[in-house]
Amino acid sequence: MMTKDEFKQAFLDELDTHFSVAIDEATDYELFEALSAVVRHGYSENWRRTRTEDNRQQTKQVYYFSIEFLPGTLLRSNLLNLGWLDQAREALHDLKLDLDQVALAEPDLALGNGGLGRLASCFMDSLASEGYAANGNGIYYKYGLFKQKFVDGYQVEMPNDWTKSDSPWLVRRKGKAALVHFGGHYTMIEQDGWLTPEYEGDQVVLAVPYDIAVVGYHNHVTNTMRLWNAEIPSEDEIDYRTIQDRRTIEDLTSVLYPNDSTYDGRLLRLKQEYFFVSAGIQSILRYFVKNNGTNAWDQLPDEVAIHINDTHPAMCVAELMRLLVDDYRVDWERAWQITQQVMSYTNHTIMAEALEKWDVNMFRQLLPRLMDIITEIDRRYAESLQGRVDGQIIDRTRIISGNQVHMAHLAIIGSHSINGVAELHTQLLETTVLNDFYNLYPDRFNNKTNGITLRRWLQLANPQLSHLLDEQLGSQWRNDSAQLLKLTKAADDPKVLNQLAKIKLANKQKLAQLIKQQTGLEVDPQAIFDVQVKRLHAYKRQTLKLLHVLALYRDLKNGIDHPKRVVIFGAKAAPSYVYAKQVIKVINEVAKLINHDPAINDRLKVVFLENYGVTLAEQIIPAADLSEQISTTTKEASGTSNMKLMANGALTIATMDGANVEIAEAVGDDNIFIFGLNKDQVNQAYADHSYDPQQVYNQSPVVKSVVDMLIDGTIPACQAEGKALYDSFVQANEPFFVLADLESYLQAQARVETAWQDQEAWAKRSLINIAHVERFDADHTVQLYAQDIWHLTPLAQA
Ligand code: T68
Repeated sequence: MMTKDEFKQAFLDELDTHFSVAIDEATDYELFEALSAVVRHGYSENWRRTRTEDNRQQTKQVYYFSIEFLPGTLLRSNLLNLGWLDQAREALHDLKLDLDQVALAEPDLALGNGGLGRLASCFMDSLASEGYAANGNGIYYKYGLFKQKFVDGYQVEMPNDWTKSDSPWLVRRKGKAALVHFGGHYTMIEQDGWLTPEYEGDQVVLAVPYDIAVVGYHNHVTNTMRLWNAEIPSEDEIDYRTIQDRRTIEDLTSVLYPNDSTYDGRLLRLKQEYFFVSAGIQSILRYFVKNNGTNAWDQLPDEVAIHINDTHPAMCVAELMRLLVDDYRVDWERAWQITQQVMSYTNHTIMAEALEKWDVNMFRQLLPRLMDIITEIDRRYAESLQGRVDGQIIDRTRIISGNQVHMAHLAIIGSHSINGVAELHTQLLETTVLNDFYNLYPDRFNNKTNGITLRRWLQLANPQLSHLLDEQLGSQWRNDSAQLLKLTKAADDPKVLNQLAKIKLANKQKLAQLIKQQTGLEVDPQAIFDVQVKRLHAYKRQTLKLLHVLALYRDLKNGIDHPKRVVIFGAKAAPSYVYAKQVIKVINEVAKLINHDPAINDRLKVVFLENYGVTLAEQIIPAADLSEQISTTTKEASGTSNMKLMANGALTIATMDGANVEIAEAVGDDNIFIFGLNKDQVNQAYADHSYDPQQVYNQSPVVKSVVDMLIDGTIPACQAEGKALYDSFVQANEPFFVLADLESYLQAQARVETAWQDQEAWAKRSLINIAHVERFDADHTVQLYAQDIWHLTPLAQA
């Protein structure tokens, strides 16, 4: 424990040692660095001890392989988890500093695109907090996810050169580096009766780990997230004399691919995947051999679980086989048994465009030995099923077919567990895209509905709500989210409801200030704050929200009144995703039109905040009244912003997609606004091509009048983009059912307006949502992974 005064002294000492400055001379970043130094002292012993304890107790550890992590900022979450947040706040206050202000100097660690990377980071926090020995394994990208700016309403991407400011959280561990080989040729030669590959002409890259401590909540456990950086091996410096040569290596981990939910078949991406997989597995085996020698491979599954987060690290299967067979001379059958017991895989999408497939020739050129290993896995797989199942099933499920390597098939065939991320998603995997595999291996399939860390999304982002919860429930909910359910007892207590409404209003006032600062726009905190924050994607249907905005605008112009509303968007589009960028442009032009139309008189405002990321999410989400979760049913695997918004008391308007289904089940029909086609209707329409958007457009005057606004000159300065959106909605077989769901969506929004009229009833619904978010606590989710998939027991806690 640390007292306020001790904290103050430690902080002043660090400021002096590092920068020799007094407080009033220090820059914000220097203040942040001094604070982070205090925090590092706070966890360094635990960090060392956790590592050595894992070792001594021979506790089984999980290695979570993910090509993306999105931790956001770490200063305040580390303080919270160390149990020092209040002391730090008070100590700084005494020094006339505001902790939240100083914390803003820390840049987001944005090494991910969206939900998948953020989930990985929530899991890292929860795993440490639940006391599991867990390790993240990812890539040290020099450039994180681009920074978004709007110029003339268009998205412009700026580089995110985060390594420039030397993050205080990273520890470079050159001594733990590994060598990764690419290209060249190999021949098998016999050595002591064992066939071993001899390589020639390959390129060798040095993988150097940068470690980040992952501090558990009040439990002395500190795990590691390891990010690998590509460097030139010093003994090869001589071979890399030209700038071009050096670049080929440094480029490897230079940029994060900015696509979300699509697959990018470029060679550099394949290189990145193998790079962090190979370095990670080598380091796991090195540690295992150090502790157990080279004869105890059957124990590997008792000590190590490797998790494949989406298909990007699917090569873990083949790389572990390669190392066991080639380097450690384990028999193929035994190595395969070990591999399957060690590996598990999470699928995050059913969308065909996201399923990774690599061209065999490209693969072979880059990774000749691995390609042969995969070919052998594939051959044995087919052989094992021959004569037992229909040949067509074998053909459809093989790893190599059509001259492509199917990464999901590799992950599934090599793992003992395959899970989806929400009940509906898992069910769709089992009955559609992975149905053949499900029939072959029903026992391997299971569901693990996503969760979020309530520490970041309540305690850090919404301290006032957290205090209200303390008052009502005692502080136990901070350790045990099941306590939140007890909040329902206060559902009819007008005092509590009133407090809840006041907290929401205060959060909305704060956000209104930020909006004013960033956009110059004044918004009324009394209005409905209607929020859609997530990546921009056709299936997420920011377009449907846009059409609702147009409908409101048309009504207001025609003298039909609606409650005041502020519509808030936050979304990045992949730089090469033309349609998504057109949507951004149109939303920005619509915003400009409405926000400056005196006839609207502030009844409706549209705000598109730039550069949505973890930090902005922490500012927007606590202020939301309405959470937009309006994806085409079947397309959103789970969603996690839906959970964060729910935790902060927003009511959800949603299709029955992803985890929305479970949110609806948890809160009950009265506390959520559901609309749109259900999964059977959507699947039916895909199957029989029965959806005819032209017909909907022609037959529904409501739909027509709103959609026409995109092309009738109502919205200036985006004719081409407006037309592109219009065309997308009416095209034959339009895959996202925008017009099909529009009327039903508008009706649901009318129900929202009616509900909004009774503010006390709204607050009650809000309270019920908060109470039931316990179901989506990542602490609980990781416990299920640990029990059912990884078979971990928590470290004995100090
Ligand atoms: C998301 N996937 C799902 N992908 O869309 C979302 N993809 O429903 C789910 O809640 C979340 O995963 C967590 O399970 C993604 O975020 C990506 O970001 C991505 C990145 C690279 C390549 C493909």
